[in-house]
Amino acid sequence: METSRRARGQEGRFISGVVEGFYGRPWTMEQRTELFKREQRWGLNTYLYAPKDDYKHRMYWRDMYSAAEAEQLVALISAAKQHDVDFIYAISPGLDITFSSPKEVAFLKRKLDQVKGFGCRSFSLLFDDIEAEMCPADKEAFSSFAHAQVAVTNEVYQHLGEPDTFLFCPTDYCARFCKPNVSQSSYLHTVGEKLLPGVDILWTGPKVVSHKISVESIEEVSSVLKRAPVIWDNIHANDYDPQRLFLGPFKDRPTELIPKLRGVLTNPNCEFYPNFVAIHTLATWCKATADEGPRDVEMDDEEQDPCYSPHKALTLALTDWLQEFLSTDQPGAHLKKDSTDEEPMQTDKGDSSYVPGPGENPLYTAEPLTLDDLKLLSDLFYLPYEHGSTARAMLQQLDWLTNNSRAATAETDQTAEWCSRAQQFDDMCEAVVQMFNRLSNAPNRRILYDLYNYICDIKSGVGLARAYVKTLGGRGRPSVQLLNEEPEPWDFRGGLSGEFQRMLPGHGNRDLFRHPPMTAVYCIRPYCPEDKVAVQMIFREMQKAGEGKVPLMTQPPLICDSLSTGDISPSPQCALVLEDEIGMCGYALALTDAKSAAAKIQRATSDSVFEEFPSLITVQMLPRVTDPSPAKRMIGQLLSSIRSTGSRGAFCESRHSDQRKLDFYTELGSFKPIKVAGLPQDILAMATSL
Ligand code: GDL
Repeated sequence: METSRRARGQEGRFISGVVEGFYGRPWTMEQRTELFKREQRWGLNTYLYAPKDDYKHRMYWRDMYSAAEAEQLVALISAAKQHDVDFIYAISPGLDITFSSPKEVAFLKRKLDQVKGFGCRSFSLLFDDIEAEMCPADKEAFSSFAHAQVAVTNEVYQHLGEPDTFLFCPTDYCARFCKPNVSQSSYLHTVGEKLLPGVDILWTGPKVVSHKISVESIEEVSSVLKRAPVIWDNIHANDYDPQRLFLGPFKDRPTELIPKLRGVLTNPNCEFYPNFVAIHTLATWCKATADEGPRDVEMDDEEQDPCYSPHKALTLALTDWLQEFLSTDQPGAHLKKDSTDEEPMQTDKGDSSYVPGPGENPLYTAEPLTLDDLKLLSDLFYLPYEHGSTARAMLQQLDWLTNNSRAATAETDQTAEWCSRAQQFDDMCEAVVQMFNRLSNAPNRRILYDLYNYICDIKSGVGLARAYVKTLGGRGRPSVQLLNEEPEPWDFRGGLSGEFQRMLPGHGNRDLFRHPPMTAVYCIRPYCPEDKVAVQMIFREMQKAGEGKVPLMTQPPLICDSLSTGDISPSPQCALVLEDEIGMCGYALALTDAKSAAAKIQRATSDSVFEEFPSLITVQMLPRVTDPSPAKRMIGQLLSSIRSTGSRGAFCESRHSDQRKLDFYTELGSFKPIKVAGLPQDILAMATSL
């Protein structure tokens, strides 16, 4: 088989480096030149030019480069050569090419000839992310899409004189896309059999963004493709989510893969400067040799790779990166500036000679950034399927704190363990804030500007969680940031896309609670009159379950009971029921005129309570609903309906003995115990301002 012939060291060197293959703003010429320097320094040898949103690479692939563009490309190709980096020019004609048209193929050749004239010697044809349906003319000429692509690719490859490096990206470029699977994919079989042996094939692994790439999976695809693939690795790509950035190490690709592959090219974050870690750790991986050093504490035993430790590779990368952060030296500053690459007004550190007098403000001084700061940064923005260890610790702590929080009344304070964990969580949040401060003062502004949106975002997220934990601990204003009367735009993050997400199951409305994935599917729908009996049944069942030594019949009723029994109807838009596959399993009801309900059960309550909290809310879930998110979602919706009626606040009641309910309202964070004169002894009232 071709696989072994083409493997590392036998024909050509192992292809290693970077593919600029993401959607969005392409890198500048200056950044690319900086990339070549880094690649050379770290021992990587290839750069694949494939920026999806570069007009003449994809959308207008037929268009020739202008004289000005040609000048830039000539300079870039020569810079790559100077740094011993193989510049591969890729073109993506798949959006609209007619494969069977000789004129179209001529356009393709003409364009690639032009780039060859710029000094480029390595080429690539990409057919990723295109419609797999052929036009009628192509259907007539070719027996399949694979045949069409292979015919054009072979012709172009030969036209260019069979370059040493020529890459082909199939439309089915990962196992997930192969129908019915890799070994039975007729598309891949055709590509493997018909593509000339000198053409190498790009492959992203089991998925577009592959969590792990196993040796077996590469053996399987290599046998179908009849050659060892070049991995186009999307592990650090972030073009699919504007809130994510990947600063974790190259990981979960065993080094045993190296002899089985033709190469690895990483398609990293859209932002150029934060790719330091992605590229540095890939370089470490490519150089992997058996290492007798201590084993990696971060990995499970079965995942230990004797030749490569992601943890150590990360530390090496971050140590080097720290130097770059601390240097004011703007890389490549002598090169011609790209018009999009704006210079900050001031790149040197202020050299003010002002000396504050007695009693005046001392000058602002910032501590220098540390390696620990960068480790924390990387932990917060780690990898697509994994948070870094500190991020995991923060999530676990928050999860524990929310699940183990008690009603924070004067009588029932949080436990000592809770308080100590809350303090630990607070310290971790503070470390994020300090890291943010030191980063914002780092001398190298270019890296900072690429990171800025992300670090601001995480700082806000952490701030929100921190305030929430304070609220649970009985400190801080009740959920000031969670349910604010006059929310600022940053209180509801994510824009319209976030809005859509929150409306779908599994994404709680401003849900700060992390829970194991839901195993049941729930439906929340508006209450209708026919639901009255089912609601009563749930109410009675829960009453029975909650009945302690004293029968409930002999105890004073809760005001909200009359809503559950149907004696009082909920206000319009203020009643929801929850269903699972068995049937109705919960409800949430609200009344905007609680005073009348209190009067009905002859509860003497001072008017001031109803002035501040005119609305009443109740929620009930059967014990089989173990996931608290649907109830939280229902409460969120009810509060927003109540708020839209102009109501100033809402309260709920619970019995002291009903710990489940107390915990639930407490965890919401928005409800706080209130003192109500004349409230029967075993009843607790909690309220929230709207
Ligand atoms: C893809 C695209 C790539 C994009 C990446 C991540 C390949 C071969 N093509 O499918 O351009 O950056 O996903 O979104 O990976």
